[in-house]
Amino acid sequence: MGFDQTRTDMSVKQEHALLVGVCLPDRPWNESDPLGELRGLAETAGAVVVGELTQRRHQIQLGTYLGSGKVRELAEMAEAKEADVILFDNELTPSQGKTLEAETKCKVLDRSELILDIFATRARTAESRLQVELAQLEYSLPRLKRMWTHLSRVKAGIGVRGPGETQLEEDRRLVNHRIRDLKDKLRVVQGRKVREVASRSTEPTVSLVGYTNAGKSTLMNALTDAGVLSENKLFSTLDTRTRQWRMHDGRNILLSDTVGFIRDLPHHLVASFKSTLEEARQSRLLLHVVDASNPLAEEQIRAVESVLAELDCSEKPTLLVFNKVDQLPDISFLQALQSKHPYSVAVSAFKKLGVAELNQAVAARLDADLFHVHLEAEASNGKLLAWLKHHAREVTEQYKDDKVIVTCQVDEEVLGQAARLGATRLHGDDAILNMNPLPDIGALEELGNS
Ligand SMILES: Nc1nc2c(ncn2[C@@H]2O[C@H](COP(=O)(O)OP(=O)(O)OP(=O)(O)O)[C@@H](O)[C@H]2O)c(=O)[nH]1
Ligand SMILES: [Mg+2]
Repeated sequence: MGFDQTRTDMSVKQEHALLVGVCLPDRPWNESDPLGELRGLAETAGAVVVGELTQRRHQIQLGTYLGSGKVRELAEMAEAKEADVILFDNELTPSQGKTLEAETKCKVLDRSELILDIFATRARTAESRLQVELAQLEYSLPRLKRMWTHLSRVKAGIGVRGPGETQLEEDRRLVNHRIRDLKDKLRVVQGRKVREVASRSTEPTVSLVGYTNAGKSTLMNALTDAGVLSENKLFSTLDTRTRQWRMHDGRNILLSDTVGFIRDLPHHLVASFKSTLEEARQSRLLLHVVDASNPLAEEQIRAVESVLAELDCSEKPTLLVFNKVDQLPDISFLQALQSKHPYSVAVSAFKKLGVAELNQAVAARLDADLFHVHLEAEASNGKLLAWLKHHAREVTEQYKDDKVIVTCQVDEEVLGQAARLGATRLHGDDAILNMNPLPDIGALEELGNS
């Protein structure tokens, strides 16, 4: 794992972390390295892993998650290895966290808290900072155990705190106040973002989505000259970047790189990242990038799909892109994925393999979304006609009295814009009645043959 210059806490003592994972019947579990992902998260957060502990269980122990013997083992391990923090791969309830802290005398964080921490240290733009703070506060509201001293600046002046109120009630009120404040601010940012994305030029947008570390940013760099940061760390990208992608057939589209997803992404975080993902929500096509060399690729595909569903994107046209085919441990990995997902493309973003095939597949998917339409307008509407010639495909015009009927292929955006410029779409019989039918090449050939 490379040195990350964006982190500023190099002078701070790195925390020693113990990793714990419980294998339950319904959890994805990578036999060869069950805590690999958690280790990646811990290292991304700047910790040094000093020990690991796993347990296989049919169901969790309600109070402590782990069985009592394992809890003792964990406490001894924490003491022997001088651990500062215990990181749980599983989601803990507030009371499980508290009990485990008491039993091990060590700070305990679960996966969601760890992910939130990473997002907090990596958020760069004002918008992502607001989003992360909101997600952290919502997550910790039911877990309030400490004083929220940093919130004192948002206290609404003298008189907030009534006599006899407990510190906890006070904390809760401050947190709720700050949550409302952040939501207001985000609403303004999000409104602006939706309008901005929607009003953008009619070039179709294609968004890269996928599991963290799948290679989205590397692919973005391979297809455009974006020069975005890509590295072997989880959550390298937190903000959406959009660049022009000039495809092999000459057309220009906008390509967006987005934040990566992860299994069990904290729900609050998904909700609060909606505006960062606005680009993906409004794009014509999603390129779902998968690390095909990862043994858990199939689970990762499902995790991404479930986040997409939370973002109301499950209906979006999606093309699966199997990446990292240069480092497959075995070609049968890819074959198994491809036989399950036949409409996919295999690439290596790193070695720039499969780029031509990807171009073709994207072009085909974008074209498949084109409508064949008949539009009617005033013959004098030169602005509309000039605009259509530029933005629609296969444009033909037929003039009739003071009207013109344009036959062309358009996508939804172009259709919307044409309507705003004064075109009316003719449907069914209208379209046929108003048209002098164009010669049908196929039919003519058949006639010629008979
Ligand atoms: N061998 C190999 N490595 C790759 C390939 N594509 C990406 N990588 C490596 O995988 C790591 C992650 O790549 P990124 O492009 O940062 O991944 P990402 O999906 O943008 O990750 P996040 O922004 O963290 O969600 C980097 O170390 C890349 O060099 C590939 O085709 N082959
Ligand atoms: Mg990235």
